[in-house]
Amino acid sequence: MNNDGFMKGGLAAGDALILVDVQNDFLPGGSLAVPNGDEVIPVLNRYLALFHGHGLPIFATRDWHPPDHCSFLQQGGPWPPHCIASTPGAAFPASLELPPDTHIISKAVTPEKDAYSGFTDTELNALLQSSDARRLFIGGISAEYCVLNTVKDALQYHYTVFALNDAICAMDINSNHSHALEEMVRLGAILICFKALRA
Ligand code: VGL
Ligand code: ZN
Repeated sequence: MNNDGFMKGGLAAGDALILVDVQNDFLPGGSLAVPNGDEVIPVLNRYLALFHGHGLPIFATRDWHPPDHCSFLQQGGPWPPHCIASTPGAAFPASLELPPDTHIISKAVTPEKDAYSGFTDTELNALLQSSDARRLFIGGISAEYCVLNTVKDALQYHYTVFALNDAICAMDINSNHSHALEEMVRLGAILICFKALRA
């Protein structure tokens, strides 16, 4: 999809950037590695610099699971252990240039409940509201799970949602991330690329 010229007005007050689960365990070498997950990092760094340069709020969600989390295989869940709170796998990669005032949103922090969306049982919506955010620019990992569900909730909360077409990575390499992105668009999200934001 070509979004050239879509955002002629550029960024404005009320815009916010949300990075979803850009954490070591979801990157190559991690315990739940997403193929090519690392490719979103340089692109996200450009978005981070742009939003930070405009003084716009930035949020970074993170999976922050206890060691006995219900989503882990040994508890009967679907996933290998990943993003255990305070371990290197749960950390943001050193190459991700998060400004110091980034709002960190930890999710799925109790053993009994999983949360794919950054809005589930977190302060994300309240913080967005206190920043007067209306348009959310959402990227990260993974397209099918945490990005999709964060986008869904954002739309349900009536934010305008831009999904970062060049900075979202899918678990299923065969889907070429199109399936989850198509679903986001069907739900009302708008796909955007970095170059369109700068146009
Ligand atoms: C995620 C699977 C399990 C994600 C988190 O961030 O998309 N996927 N936990
Ligand atoms: Zn998880």
